[in-house]
Amino acid sequence: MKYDLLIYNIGQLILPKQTTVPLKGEEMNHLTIKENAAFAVHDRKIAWIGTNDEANNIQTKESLDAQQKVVSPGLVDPHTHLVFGGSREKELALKQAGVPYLEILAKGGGILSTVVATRNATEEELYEKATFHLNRILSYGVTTMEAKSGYGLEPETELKQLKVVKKLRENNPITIVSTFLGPHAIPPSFKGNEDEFLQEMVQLLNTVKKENLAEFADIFCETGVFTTKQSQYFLLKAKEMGFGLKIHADEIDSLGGTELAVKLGATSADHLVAASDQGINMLSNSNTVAVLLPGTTFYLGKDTYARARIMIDEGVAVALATDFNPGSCVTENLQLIMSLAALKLKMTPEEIWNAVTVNAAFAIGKGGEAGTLALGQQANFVLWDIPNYMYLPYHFGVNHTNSVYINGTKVWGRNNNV
Ligand code: IZC
Ligand code: ZN
Repeated sequence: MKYDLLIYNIGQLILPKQTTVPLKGEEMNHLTIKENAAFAVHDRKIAWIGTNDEANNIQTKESLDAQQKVVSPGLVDPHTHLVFGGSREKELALKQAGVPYLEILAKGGGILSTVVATRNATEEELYEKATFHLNRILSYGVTTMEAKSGYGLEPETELKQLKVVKKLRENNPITIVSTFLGPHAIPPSFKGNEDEFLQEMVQLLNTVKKENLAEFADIFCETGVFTTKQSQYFLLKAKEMGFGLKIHADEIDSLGGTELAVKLGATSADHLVAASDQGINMLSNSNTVAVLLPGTTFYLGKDTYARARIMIDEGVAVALATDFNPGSCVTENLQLIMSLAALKLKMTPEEIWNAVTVNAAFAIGKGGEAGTLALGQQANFVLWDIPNYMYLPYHFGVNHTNSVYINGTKVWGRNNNV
């Protein structure tokens, strides 16, 4: 047969394991690296994988010499707040003065300042801005990602954000999973009436479901935001309606959000900097993916990072994400997060690659579809300007992407001959 595209002369082909459940514990340290490899794409899918020698016998319409580069599946970023109005650079001085994140929020800044800017922006403005950030995310090698609402805190603006995500999905090659995060903060008008606000958000979930605007529901379970009890109420309602569950859990204080996530069968529990021993133990006995966000810990200037080593050693499935948002982690660069995972979370290169591919896909319900390169899967892959797979976390803060392919088509590339 004649394939559409052959990629040959690959120095290292990174092949995370094809699995039906996320990789846990010791399994995360295994990664198949095929040297001098080649693969072929047909009809937008991976149609053949072999050695460079075997590639000589392959009939193809087009071919691409990878020039001994590293090739991996497209990366997956499973936690972003992609759609928002405005920015919060003025709060940097407050942070420098040592004002804590939750205090800025309690004073009406932080998330609430982005809420004002997002309410004031038109759908078109939000779309333009999100497109800019999306293209940058793509340039870092991400072909599948998640995007949350949560800067409306009232029906009109929450729906506006979700509609922007829908439009982004329709107009961009990148796969976007949509999450409703209505309970992201308590709007000032509901101060003291948090339960009433949650009821309103549950109502809104019905609309979101009817209009098919999100696959997941999420809540910020944190001191001064929502309690574990309120989080349980909201997530249970979401579960009844058929949403997958996510939770911002134990980011700053240890409230038991991690335990709640496992109890409710959440797809992921995110942050987990202050997750308890019991929470970690429960995670290890579940398929709930721990989505760690070391960029946020770094950006908030904290010394204590999520206990990734203990989690992995105890058998937890760990994924990594940017948490891209205008307040607590202002970066689209998932490669930077991979470096922080090495330097701050003490994860191995193999664990890190698995955490931004196969496990990140499971964290957003895309396990078996994204994050791996297997026969029959969408041909989403990245050519990297690095000498070997271990090099990426080591050389930090820059973009190592050479080119990004989605469905076998180049969607981003440097201006060179590859
Ligand atoms: O805008 O600060 N933590 N939500 C929970 C965020 C950070 C996003 C933000
Ligand atoms: Zn978040």
